[in-house]
Amino acid sequence: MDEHLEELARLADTAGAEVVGTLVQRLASPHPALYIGRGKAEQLKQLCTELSASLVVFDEDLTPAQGAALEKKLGLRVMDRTELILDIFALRARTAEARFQVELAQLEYMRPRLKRMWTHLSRTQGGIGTRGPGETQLETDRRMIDRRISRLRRELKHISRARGTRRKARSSEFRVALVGYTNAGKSSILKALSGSDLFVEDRLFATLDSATRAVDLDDGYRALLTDTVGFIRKLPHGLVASFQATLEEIAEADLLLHVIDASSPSWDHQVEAVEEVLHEIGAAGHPTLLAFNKVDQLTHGEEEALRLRAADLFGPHVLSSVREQGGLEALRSALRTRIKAEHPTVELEIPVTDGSTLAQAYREAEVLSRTDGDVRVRIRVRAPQALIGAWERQPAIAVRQLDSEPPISPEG
Ligand SMILES: Nc1nc2c(ncn2[C@@H]2O[C@H](COP(=O)(O)OP(=O)(O)OP(=O)(O)O)[C@@H](O)[C@H]2O)c(=O)[nH]1
Ligand SMILES: [Mg+2]
Repeated sequence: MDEHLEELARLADTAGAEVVGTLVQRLASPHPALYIGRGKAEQLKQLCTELSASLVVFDEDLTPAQGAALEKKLGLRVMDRTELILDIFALRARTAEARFQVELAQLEYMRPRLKRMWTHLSRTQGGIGTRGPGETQLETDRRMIDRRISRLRRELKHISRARGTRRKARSSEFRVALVGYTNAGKSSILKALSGSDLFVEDRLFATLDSATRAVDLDDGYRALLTDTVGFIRKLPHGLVASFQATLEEIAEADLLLHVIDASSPSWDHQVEAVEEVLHEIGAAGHPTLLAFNKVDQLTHGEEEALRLRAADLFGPHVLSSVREQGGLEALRSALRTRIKAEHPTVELEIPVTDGSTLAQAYREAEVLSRTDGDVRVRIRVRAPQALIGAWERQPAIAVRQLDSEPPISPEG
């Protein structure tokens, strides 16, 4: 079975369906009416009867008309990949926000397909005239859906605003967003690094709600890591857009930690799919660290080959494993290096009269120590580069670098 169908089978399994058979047709381009050819559709119908299948899932997206035509032809419920993924998300959504987001995406998927669903309804009700009352009903249904969609959008905006306020309070910390293909091990890594409890499961889309945990990286370095919803090949468009929390976390992160399941034979395609989604949501080019995870599943030779290949083809990266003793040390160390580079520790001397800079240091940076003199206050702070740059431009403030190498002066 090819890798795409294998993934579709895992999705179906996650949604609670049992896969009884598969059928493949290679097409240069889809047929407009049924997506697959007429002969193939006939063959599919026979196969479904033989296997007593009650549901047909297409790996490709069907137009509303194709979906309707296929259901009619097969006499069975037909789903496409998008609908299946939406179904899983609906099953897994826990928080109010996730539920609203999924419902929104589902309604948007359903709206252009209403006719098809209505046709079913009218047929089961004994073939009431499909035109007159049907059309009226359709209009009413659409209006209801539109009202619900606006309502959900409003609710979500509200939740997102509240979250923005909460996040401001933590703005001085180094923020890392874990991103990656579903099942790569994002939650497992965060769980191991933070020592806190998170839901981990060997199924697709275990995580739908973003969760943030403080992680102690030793040597006094700390970061806030946020787990986000997993990506997948051809993630439904509306769904990505509706995961506002994930998008915000990614946009505001100092660093994206892209977790890759290095034990998957198709990890390179998964990397491409993740990069595509990141591009779609405007996060391409964000500072990124790659973590090739699950290396405990590789043989020594495979691990070496991966190292060579990654060094050749990828930017900053580490190998990781949550199953091996010390398997996350390279990751912790790489994160510390990043923090050091982007949130260096500096010493500031501020005139005692400059209360606003002092207040800013407490608000937007992390004050590590403080000595109060008569004329000047001396503090050690770990702060974002941009803030340090702004302080350096103020003549009354003295800034001294502590972390980085002292600049080489021509005098030696
Ligand atoms: N062997 C091995 N298994 C791992 C490792 N990391 C995670 N896993 C397993 O991989 C599966 C998925 O892990 P999760 O942490 O839920 O993956 P995720 O990226 O959060 O997945 P979603 O939330 O679905 O996007 C679980 O069965 C984990 O136990 C690892 O380093 N080695
Ligand atoms: Mg997860």
